[in-house]
Amino acid sequence: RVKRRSDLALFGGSPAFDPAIHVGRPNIGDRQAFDRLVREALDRRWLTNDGPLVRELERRIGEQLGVEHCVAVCNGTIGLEILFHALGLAGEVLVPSYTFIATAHALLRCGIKPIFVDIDPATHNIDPKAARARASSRTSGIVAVHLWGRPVPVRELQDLAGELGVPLVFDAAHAFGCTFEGRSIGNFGAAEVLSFHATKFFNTLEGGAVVTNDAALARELRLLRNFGFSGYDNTMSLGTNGKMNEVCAAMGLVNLDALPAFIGRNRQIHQQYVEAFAQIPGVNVLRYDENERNNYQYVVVELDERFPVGRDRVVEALHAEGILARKYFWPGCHRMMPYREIYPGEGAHLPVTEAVSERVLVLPTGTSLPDGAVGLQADIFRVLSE
Ligand code: T4K
Repeated sequence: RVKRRSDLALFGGSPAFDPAIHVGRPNIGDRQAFDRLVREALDRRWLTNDGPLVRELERRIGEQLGVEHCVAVCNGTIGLEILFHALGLAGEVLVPSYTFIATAHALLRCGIKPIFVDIDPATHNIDPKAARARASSRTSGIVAVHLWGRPVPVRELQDLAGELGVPLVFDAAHAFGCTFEGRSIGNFGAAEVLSFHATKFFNTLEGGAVVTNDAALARELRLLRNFGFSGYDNTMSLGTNGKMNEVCAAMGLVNLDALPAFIGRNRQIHQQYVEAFAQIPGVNVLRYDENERNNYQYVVVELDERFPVGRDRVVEALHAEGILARKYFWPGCHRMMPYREIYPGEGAHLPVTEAVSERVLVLPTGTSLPDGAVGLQADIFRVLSE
């Protein structure tokens, strides 16, 4: 137990967690089933390039989300890049700055200027009014991010995209298994991009998918993830190597079977955090809309002025305890390289992003979190606040 300041590792106590607990510790399904699938793939000697396990995973994800086309890729970042390329985005694209850097990098790597849009302080998601204010005749698309798996205001953004006559796409890296108005994320806009990175609620080691109900777009994405090849010796477009391999697909198939268990555990832990932290003034655990389906993968804590210790000092104290909390997505893409150098002055448009990113921290969850971990963390916050 941590009861007084001298118990804190920062002040000489022993760390509360040894080994340390991590944000983004992978959820892993049935290992024997995984071993079997990998053995079979090795026996088949078909390891990548649209193999049978990848096809099966695509079919099952499409079915799960109720989306017609699922194009599996080697990671979410490449998924974003091939989608931007397929849609012919160019010039400027509206995108939040408060996101993982991959969202912005994928744009810039396609030669597109990200126009950073501020967020709603209550949800941390892109603010449609701010998006409207930053739109111009150079805007060729809108990339919205369902941050923390919580859906963005889809309707308002659809209206804006319609008025501008540009495609709306979603970085749904956090939102596998989540819904908007009861419908699975994956069904909105021109397409949505999922990440299946190890740290995601559902993982394929590394991986991702672009999901869409547009058959022509799906066809183009399939070409683009395989160098543009159509049959042997013939390329149709400027593709890349975005293919998912069979071992990753095996992990995906096994983890799909375990999704209800993953969600159940995440939900239970999230609820424990909400309850345990409710009594500590200034520590606010972001809530999920219980009318939607959520994956509860991010335990996001926002510190307000009632908490007497600054966010960075809190993170330092937590790391000393073996709680490897993260400051996602500080400081905002616009304050990271190369954006702060090539687009200086963006901060003037992004006061909410800058403020929120200074007070958020993300805590560990997932199937590997030891029992009692939440209560112990609450004790640490309580002692820190005294
Ligand atoms: N869009 C958004 C909104 C995203 O959040 C992401 C990825 C993308 C696009 C791009 O999708 P991908 O191309 O990655 O598929 C991590 C992940 O690498 C990244 O996928 C994720 N977002 C981001 C939010 O988190 P880092 O730089 O924080 O990773 P790292 O190495 O610090 O690991 C995070 C934590 O996970 C650590 O506490 C350690 C733990 N961990 C990690 C791995 C890989 C494990 O416990 N086991 C593991 O195997 O980016």
